[in-house]
Amino acid sequence: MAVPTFVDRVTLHVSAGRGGNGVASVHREKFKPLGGPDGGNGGPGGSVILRVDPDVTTLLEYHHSPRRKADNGAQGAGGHRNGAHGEDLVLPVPDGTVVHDARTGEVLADMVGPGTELVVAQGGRGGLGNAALASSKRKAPGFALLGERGTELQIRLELKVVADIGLVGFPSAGKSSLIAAISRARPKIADYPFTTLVPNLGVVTAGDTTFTVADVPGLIEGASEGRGLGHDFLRHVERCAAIVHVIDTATLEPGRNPVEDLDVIENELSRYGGLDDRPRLVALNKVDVPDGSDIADMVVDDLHERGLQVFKVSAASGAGLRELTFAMAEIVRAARAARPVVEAQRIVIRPASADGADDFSVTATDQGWQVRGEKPERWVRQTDFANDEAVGFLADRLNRLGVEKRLVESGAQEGDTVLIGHPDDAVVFDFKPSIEAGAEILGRRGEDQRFEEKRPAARRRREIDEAMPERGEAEARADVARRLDEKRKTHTGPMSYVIGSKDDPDRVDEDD
Ligand SMILES: Nc1nc2c(ncn2[C@@H]2O[C@H](COP(=O)(O)OP(=O)(O)OP(=O)(O)O)[C@@H](O)[C@H]2O)c(=O)[nH]1
Ligand SMILES: [Mg+2]
Repeated sequence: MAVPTFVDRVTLHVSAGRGGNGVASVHREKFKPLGGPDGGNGGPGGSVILRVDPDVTTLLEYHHSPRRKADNGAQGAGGHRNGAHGEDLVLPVPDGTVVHDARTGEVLADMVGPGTELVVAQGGRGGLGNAALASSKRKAPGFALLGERGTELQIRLELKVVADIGLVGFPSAGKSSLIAAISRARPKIADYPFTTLVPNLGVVTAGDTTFTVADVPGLIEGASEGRGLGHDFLRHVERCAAIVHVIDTATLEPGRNPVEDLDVIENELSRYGGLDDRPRLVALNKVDVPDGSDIADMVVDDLHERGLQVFKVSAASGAGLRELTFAMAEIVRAARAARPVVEAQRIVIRPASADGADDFSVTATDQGWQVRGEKPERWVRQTDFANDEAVGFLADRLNRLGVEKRLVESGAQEGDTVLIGHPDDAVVFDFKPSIEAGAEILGRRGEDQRFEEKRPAARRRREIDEAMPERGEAEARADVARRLDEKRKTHTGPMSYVIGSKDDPDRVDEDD
C-alpha cells in the first residue's frame, strides 16, 4: 500500500488531563498537635489545544497516531502545597483546518490565521484540599475533593487549503506545470492523466503581492458522481479569491475543444455549489505548440464574449505568465481589501450547559429518579465515596441546591433509587431524606473530634489504657501518662501529615 504523504481528513481522539486530587492534611507543631487543616488543592489537568502553524501543511502526523492526551494535574500536598498544573498539549494544524465533533458532525471551529487556537478538550479541575474546604462551621474537614476527569472527544479534522487562487481543469491540461512555472513548488508532472492525486500549493509573488495557488486535481465530467477523483478536493478552493481555468489547447483528444472543456468543468463546479460568486480567469495553456496557438486564437473571442478575462500562456516557455500572475494578484488584492483581517483568536469549547449554572432536572425513569445538571454531576465526580464526611459534604451541597426538595416534590419516596449523572455512568443512591439521613451521615459533618474534643479527660483515660499493656515492669499508670505527654512534645515526624495515613497520630483503623 502506498504511504500517504498528504492527508487532509483525519479522525482524532483527544483527552484532556485529569485534575489532581485535593489532599486532607493537618498541620502539626510542637506542643500543638493539631494546628489546622493544611491540605493543598490538586492541580488542574492539561488541556488539548489545536493551534494553526503556518509551517504545517498536512494532517499526516495525526493519521499515524490518532490518539492524543494531555498531562494530568498533580495531587495536592500537606503544608498548603497545591499540585502542579498538568501541561497542555498543543497540536499544530495547518491553516484552514475545520474541526468537527466526529459523533455529531457539528462544526466546532474553522481555524484560519496563524496562531489561532482552539481549546478542544479542557483539562479537569483539581480537587480542593481540606484547607480550602475549611469554614467556620467545618474547622478541620477530614476529607478533600477528587480531581475531575478532563474532556474526552472524538474529533474530525478536515483541511481546506487556504489558497488565494484555485486552478481547475481537465487532467493533463498543465495545472501542475503552471504551478511549477510561477512558484518554487515542484509538483510531479507527467503526460498521463491523474498525475496529481492531492492538491499542490505554490507561493507566487507578482509585483508586491504574494499569494498562494493550489491546483485541484481529478476533475472530469461526472466528478459529482465520483468519477475521476470526484469532488473531494473542491473544498480546497472554497476559500479562493478566484478560480483559474487551465485549458489544454495543444493535445486535445478528438471531440474535445477548449470551450466545451470549460463548460464541463463549470458544470462540475456548479454541482459542487457555492463557488459561483468567485471571479474566473482563463489560461489557454501550451501555446508554445503551433497547433495550440492556433486553437487558442480561434476561441479567444468566444470566451471574451462570455465576459471572461483570457490569457494565452505556456507553462513550458513561460509566455504570458507574467500577465496571468499580475491579473491573479489584482483579484487577490481586491479580495483582501474587501475582507476583514483575520486576527489570531482563541476559541474555547465549553460543555453545553453554562459553567456553574444552578439548573438541574429531576425525571422519573425505569431505573429510578434521574438527576441531571452541571453542578450535581460535578459534585458527585468530586466525591470520595470511601469517606463518610465527604459523602456528608456532598449531601449538604445537594440539599443547598434544592435537589432533595425537588425529589420529594416529584414524589420520591424513601428507598427509591436516585441516579445522578448521565445514564451511562451515573452514581446510584438510595433516597434517604435528610430527616433520617441527617442523624446517620450528616451528623458528623462540620465536626472533627480531634479538634473539638468534648471529653478530653475520657480521651486521655482511653489513651493511657491503651498504652498500659506495653508499659515497663516497674512503671505505674502515672509513668505511662507522663511518657505519653513527653512523646507528644518531642514529636519529630513530618510537619504535616495526611489524615488517615501512617503519619496520622489519630488514625483510626477500620476495625476499631
Ligand atoms: N508543450 C507543452 N506541454 C505542456 C505545457 N504545460 C504542460 N505540458 C505537458 O502536459 C502534460 C501534463 O502536465 P501536468 O502539469 O502534469 O498536467 P496537470 O493538469 O497537472 O495534470 P493532472 O495532474 O493529471 O491533473 C505534461 O507532459 C507536461 O509536460 C506547455 O505549456 N506546453
Ligand atoms: Mg497535476
